[in-house]
Amino acid sequence: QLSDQEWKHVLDIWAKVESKLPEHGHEVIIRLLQEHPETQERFEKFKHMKTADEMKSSEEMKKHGTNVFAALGNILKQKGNHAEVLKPLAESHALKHKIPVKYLEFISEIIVKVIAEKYPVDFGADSQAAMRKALELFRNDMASKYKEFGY
Ligand code: 89R
Repeated sequence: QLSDQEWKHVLDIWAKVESKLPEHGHEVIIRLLQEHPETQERFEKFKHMKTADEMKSSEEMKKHGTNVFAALGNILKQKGNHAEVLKPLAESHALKHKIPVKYLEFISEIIVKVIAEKYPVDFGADSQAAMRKALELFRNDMASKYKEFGY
């Protein structure tokens, strides 16, 4: 679990992310698919795309990035009491999309990297460490839900 101070770091930086949520979500998805091509195969709607430019100009990918970041923001704002909001996400990602926890590790690293690039001044070492911890808590709780769903 995170301390009050750590949650404050997480939510303060997330408030900045939210000022450009669709753009940042879009960028994280593109980097995930570029850096880990096996993740692209999981998307019926994106697996035909060949270049980063094609991904950048895709409004549908931007919309998906927005949805992913909106869901993540909603989870972070629960400050760890996220069982209720996590459940449907864990269910769809375990049983429908079949997304291994390893992929959640990939996206966590990219999220931290992208925020650090966009907000170098506001996302210092303490904030980065707090965000890593929050994302680790998210992954751990996804992993235990996955188990409950038999994935
Ligand atoms: C794949 C991580 C994550 C990862 C998919 C991945 C898309 C929120 C991967 C469609 C796929 C495939 C879909 C279906 C999908 O379905 O629950 O429309 N995700 C859908 O054909 C994450 C994370 C979050 C998150 C959502 C939401 C939806 C969705 C919301 C729509 C509703 C639903 C963690 C940051 C594999 C490439 C919050 C990753 F690799 F990163 F782990 N999703 N997704 N996802 Fe996914």
